[in-house]
Amino acid sequence: MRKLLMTTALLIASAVPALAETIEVQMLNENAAGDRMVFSPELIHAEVGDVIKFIATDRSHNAQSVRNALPEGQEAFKGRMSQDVEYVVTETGLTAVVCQPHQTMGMVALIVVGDDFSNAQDILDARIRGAGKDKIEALIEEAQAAQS
Ligand SMILES: [Cu+2]
Repeated sequence: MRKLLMTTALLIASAVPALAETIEVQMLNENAAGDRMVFSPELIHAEVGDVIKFIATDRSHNAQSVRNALPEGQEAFKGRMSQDVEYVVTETGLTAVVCQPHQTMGMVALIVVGDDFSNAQDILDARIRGAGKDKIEALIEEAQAAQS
C-alpha cells in the first residue's frame, strides 16, 4: 500500500508542467565587468508563472516598470528605494525595467517572457531617459538575435 501511494505521488508530480521559478536580479553599484549602476542580469528570460525578484544588494536603487512598456494585462510595479521588489509574471511579452535615479546612466533591464516580441515597438516608444533608452534598444536587439 505504501508503495502504491509513493507511485501515485510520483505520477502526480510528473504531470505538473515546468515548475515556476524565482529569478533573482541584483541592483548593483558596479558589476564584475566594472560597469557602474547596473541590474545583473540586464536581460531576463522568464515564463508565465515565474517571479522575478529584484534584490537591493547595493543601496540607493529601485526597480520599476515604465508606462506603456509592459505587456497588456501585466500589472505595473514600482519598488521603493533600497528595497527588494517582486514582479510576478502573468503575461508574455517584453517589459522594460528602470532604476528611477539611474536610468539616464543606463540602469535598465529587459524582461522577455515566452519569446514574445509583439510589443517591442511599445518599448521603443516608451519614455525612458538618457543612456537607458539606448541600452533598452540594445537589449531588445540582443534578445531577438539570440532567438533567431
Ligand atoms: Cu540605480
